[in-house]
Amino acid sequence: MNTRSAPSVEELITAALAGDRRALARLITIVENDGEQARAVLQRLYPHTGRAHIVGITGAPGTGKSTLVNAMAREYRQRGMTVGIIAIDPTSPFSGGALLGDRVRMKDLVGDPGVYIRSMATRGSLGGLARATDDVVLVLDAMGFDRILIETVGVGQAEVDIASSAHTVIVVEAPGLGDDIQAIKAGVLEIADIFVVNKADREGADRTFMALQTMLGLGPRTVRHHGRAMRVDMPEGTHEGWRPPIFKTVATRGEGVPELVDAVEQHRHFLEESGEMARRESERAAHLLDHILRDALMARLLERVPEGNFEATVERVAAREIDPYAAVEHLMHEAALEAE
Ligand SMILES: Nc1nc2c(ncn2[C@@H]2O[C@H](COP(=O)(O)OP(=O)(O)OP(=O)(O)O)[C@@H](O)[C@H]2O)c(=O)[nH]1
Ligand SMILES: [Mg+2]
Repeated sequence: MNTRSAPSVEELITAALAGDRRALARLITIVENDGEQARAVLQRLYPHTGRAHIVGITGAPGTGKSTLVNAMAREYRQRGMTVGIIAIDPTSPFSGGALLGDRVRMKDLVGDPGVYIRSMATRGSLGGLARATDDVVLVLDAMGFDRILIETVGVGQAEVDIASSAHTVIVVEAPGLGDDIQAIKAGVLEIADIFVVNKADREGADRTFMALQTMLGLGPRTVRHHGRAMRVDMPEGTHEGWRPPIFKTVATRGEGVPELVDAVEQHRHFLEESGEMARRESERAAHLLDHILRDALMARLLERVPEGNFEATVERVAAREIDPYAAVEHLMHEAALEAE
């Protein structure tokens, strides 16, 4: 990086805090690219984090997550709150062109100084993306955004990772993804604090809604109507007293969105009153530390192992000359991280 013409981290932070969007974008790019400067930014900002409420929105491709995020952001803006949005594109074959699409769907938020939207794509591993996401969340949190909405496509590990990054997890379903809610997997059910059946204007929404109720062990009798939005309480609380409600929304028209935002706020209060927030914050801290420590240890190891030895060891494992456990012992020994 050209350090002569580039503004310092301190200058960037000052400018970003004053509302300079280009400075904020540069800070986020620094953080995404990792490295020494990233560490400087995050160390400087960490003491100012911990105020934002972080909401993860996950679900199968095309269920309307971006549209819903857009509608939720508008609702929050009406309530006088600022919103940071992170849209994660795992570059899966399902979501080709999602970044462009997200921009189109969120265009009515562009130009609003109370909203910041950042799209992120996987370059390396999903693990790398998860860490980069947490780091970008820290930047937006430190910048004072009241609510941070993270959209992840529910494919693979990303959807489960979101549970350790967010305070409140919304799982989005939609009709027409097959007869059943096949898109919902066991791991996803467990991480949901709130369920949404989006595209409630579509044929089959009721069926999806009822399939979800059945899956959650609910009878249809407990359905209560709130205009077009329907809310259902779980009979016995999971998550130590919180009953994940199910909402119907039409994200394209904003229907059911105020009720959904109310539920997020209720969940936030629940987390705070019950002590669950402190537990989740510890979990988030453990998660952050775990990612950073792994990366640091790996970097240190690679620094210490003679050039080319790591790759050579990989080839020996592939050729079955040695097993991966012996390979790790060998590498640790070479890096003087462990006696052989
Ligand atoms: N009929 C109807 N269409 C909707 C609704 N919400 C979103 N859509 C449409 O569904 C399509 C997909 O919406 P997105 O918001 O891009 O969905 P997504 O879940 O973000 O998609 P990926 O990020 O690619 O997984 C778009 O054409 C939306 O206009 C809704 O409530 N009703
Ligand atoms: Mg999307």
